[in-house]
Amino acid sequence: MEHDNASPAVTSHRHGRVWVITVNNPPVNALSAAVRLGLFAAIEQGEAQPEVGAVLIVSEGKTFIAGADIREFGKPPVPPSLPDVCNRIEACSKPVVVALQGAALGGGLEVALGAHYRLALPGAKVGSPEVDLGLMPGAGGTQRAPRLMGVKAAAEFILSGKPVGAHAALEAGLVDHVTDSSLTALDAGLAYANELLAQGTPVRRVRDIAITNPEIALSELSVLAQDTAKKSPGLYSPLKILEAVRASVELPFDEGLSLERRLFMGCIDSPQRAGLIHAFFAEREVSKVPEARGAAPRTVASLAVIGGGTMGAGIAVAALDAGLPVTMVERDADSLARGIVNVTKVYDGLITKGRITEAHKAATLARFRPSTNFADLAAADLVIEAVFEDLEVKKAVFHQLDAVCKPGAVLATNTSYLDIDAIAAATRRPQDVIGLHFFSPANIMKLLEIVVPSRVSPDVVVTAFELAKRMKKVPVRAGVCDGFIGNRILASYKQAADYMMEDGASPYEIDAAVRAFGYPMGPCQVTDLAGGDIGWATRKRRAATRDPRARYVEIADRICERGWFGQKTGRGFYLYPQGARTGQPDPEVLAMVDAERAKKGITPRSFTPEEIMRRYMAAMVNEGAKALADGIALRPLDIDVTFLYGYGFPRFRGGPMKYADTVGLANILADIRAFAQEDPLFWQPAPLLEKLVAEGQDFASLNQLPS
Ligand code: 3H9
Repeated sequence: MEHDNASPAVTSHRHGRVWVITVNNPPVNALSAAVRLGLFAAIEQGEAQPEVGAVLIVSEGKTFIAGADIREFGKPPVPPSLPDVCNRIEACSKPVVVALQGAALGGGLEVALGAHYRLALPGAKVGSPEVDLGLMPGAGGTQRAPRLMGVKAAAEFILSGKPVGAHAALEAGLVDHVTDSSLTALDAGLAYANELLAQGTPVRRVRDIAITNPEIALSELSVLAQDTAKKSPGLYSPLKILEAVRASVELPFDEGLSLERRLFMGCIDSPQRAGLIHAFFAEREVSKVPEARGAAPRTVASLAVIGGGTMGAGIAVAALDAGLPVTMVERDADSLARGIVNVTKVYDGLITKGRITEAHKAATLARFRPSTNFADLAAADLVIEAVFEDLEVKKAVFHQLDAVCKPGAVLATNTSYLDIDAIAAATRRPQDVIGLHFFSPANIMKLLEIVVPSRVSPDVVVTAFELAKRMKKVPVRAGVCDGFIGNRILASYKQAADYMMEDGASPYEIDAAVRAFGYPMGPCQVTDLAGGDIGWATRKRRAATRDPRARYVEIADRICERGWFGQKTGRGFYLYPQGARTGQPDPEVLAMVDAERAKKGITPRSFTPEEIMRRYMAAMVNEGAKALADGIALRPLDIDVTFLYGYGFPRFRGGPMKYADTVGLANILADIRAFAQEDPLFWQPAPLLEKLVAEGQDFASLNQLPS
């Protein structure tokens, strides 16, 4: 065996007649400059050796290659480029085989498509997830995949961003062979390469494969383009993907590659790419919290939920789905029966949709123990309270928990506003008490605010993060304040929206502007969906402590006073005739808004969608900066992730704080100062924002993330 190190990230050696190139760039074998250089050199070396009959590319670790090194985007490019590497692999005069284990994603799949023969281990996954990063395949993927899969299938595959398993990849034509043995990628690849050599199989380049049915393909692409424009309005890269795939039909291969490169560079330069890659890193970074240094999680082998309402049941389902045994405790038999129905109807819905079987439901519910006896909480490792949102009620529950739960059990509250320090003080074990703020529906929504009161022990915080991972949630660490990160900031920008409504923007104009910004729904639609009574109850609770100098808009109260709580009552800000889920503007609501304006002597003025969003976002960012300065959010990225996963903030903008950096903090501050002329109490600039602007810094400087 002859060894030759091309570079530390890529090594190569000859094994009989096969030149084995191994990529080793932990953690995910991303295609850094060193890997690209190493691959390029290793192919040349293998090709030059007369003893070598074929080349095999494999990787160390559980991932084949996760794609381009995302950390390099936005930095000056270092040659060779990935397209050059893939073209060099394809140009090799000796057959090149890849053996795929784990994920071959993005550029990793493109390396495989540059090779002549593709073998996959049964656990391999191939995909082009570039679209999720605001990108498109940029190393031949849009030209080679259509030649292997067919044009329409390739376009759909790349637009979806979803990886497929080895067998689906085989069926789609992306790989040639799936091993059915338990061989390693190296051994399976060697066997395959030697078999090809024994049969004298020649090189086979994807670029030489003709596109089938080009006429039909072009008309299918036109339909897809219309669909895509409708399904992902405002997104930059999906239409570029279609343009590049179209080139695979219309242009010679090399011209198609050049166009793909140009379109790819356009995506790289787009703010959407920056926003989506920020989101990618931010959602991984959120779990890096101070408590994780040094503390080990407590064991959670069983979980209990107190309360079987929408929230409690959703949490129970999330925990059951994570494989945990779950006890649900309710105060009486009727409430418990409702809780059981709330849990079982989730699984029944999944059966109706064909997502799970009766047997799956039965196996899951075998781990579900409903009870009306508090003593049944004694064995639980972690208890989540999801009862009525009232401090005294919650304190009483925690007092009881203290009496029945075993020592070391984690005691969590799902409160969305209340003072968790006060709740913890109702027990003799405040070190075990933490906030786990789920978002409704708790079995679906990804966000979990992990609210850290002052006396909690670090291992309880780490346990909460571990539980979030098991439940496939995105956890964000938050400090204790009214509303934590999300609802605190929400209160502020909803107030800005209320002021605009009273000053002249209709609820429908506000919603339309917010949707045009990229949200799936506007704030009034969200209120109607969640139930107007929820916010109304909070407003009534807070009435006594509201700053008497602060402007208060009563429009939503007037709507609630009529019993119009949104979709569930058929009427809210919108009309929902006969149970419709999409609302229609309601002239009566507009009349009520007018009446409120008249009552306060306000002459309505018009707002452009741009002004609506400037005010909405300025309020969000200003309150975000205050939450940061108060230590409620650890970093700007924690606010971004909260809004991406809990509040429908458009992902391509990266989150509110990333958006603020994109617009420029000085511009946001200038807006706030201008708005403060009308209402200096509400529009008080956050001192942190002023400081960053004075220092010429941005929020990213507080994140320490790759840009
Ligand atoms: C592309 O390929 C463009 C080309 O078409 C054209 C070019 C010309 N780069 O997710 P994990 C880091 S675009 C750099 O926790 P898992 C990640 O940040 C790319 N770093 O592991 C984390 O770092 P840390 C298309 C990357 O096992 C660590 O690796 N490819 C990259 O749960 C572990 O990651 C994609 O979009 C990268 N490409 O999941 C695939 N990927 O430890 C993106 C990951 O400091 N990656 N890191 O927090 C993934 O989907 C998952 O990472 C993967 C592993 C499924 C591979």
